[in-house]
Amino acid sequence: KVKEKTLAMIKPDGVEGEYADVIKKTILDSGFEIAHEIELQLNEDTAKNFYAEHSSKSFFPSLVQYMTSGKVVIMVLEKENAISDWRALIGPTDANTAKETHPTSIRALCGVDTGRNCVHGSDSPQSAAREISFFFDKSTSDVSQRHDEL
Ligand code: YYY
Ligand code: MG
Repeated sequence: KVKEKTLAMIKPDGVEGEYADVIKKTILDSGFEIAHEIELQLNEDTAKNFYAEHSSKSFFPSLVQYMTSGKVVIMVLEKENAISDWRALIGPTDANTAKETHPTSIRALCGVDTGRNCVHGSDSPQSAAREISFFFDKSTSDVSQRHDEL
């Protein structure tokens, strides 16, 4: 069985609320390996570029403001079926929905609403490939961050 990689991010309120350790424990307990991990402060250009697919949406300015409001923890998670399994583990985009329908999900644990939902996960193999190479250098296998360029 082939392992798959996905990009996970603990957003600023998750880091600020000190949820990083419990989220990482949940990740490991769910059978993922954390292949790479970096903590960094996104600047405005990086946040805009990362979420470029949403640039025309009305929530885009508040999304960028939120994503730059504090440090984030970015991880490459690895396991069989990592992309859809991580999406399932984080739960629905709206943390209020998550609390109602997916009470054991990570967004139910630490999210506040649709905007402040405390974690990110790639939604497809294409976005996982884009998002991993957005933050990590593919040419080396060690923790080779690109964040000095960001
Ligand atoms: O992939 P996911 O994070 O679950 O949701 P997306 O629809 O891709 O939106 C990305 C991001 O944008 C979401 O995590 C919060 C924010 N957002 C928002 O602030 N308001 C919305 N109505 C929808 C999304
Ligand atoms: Mg998305």
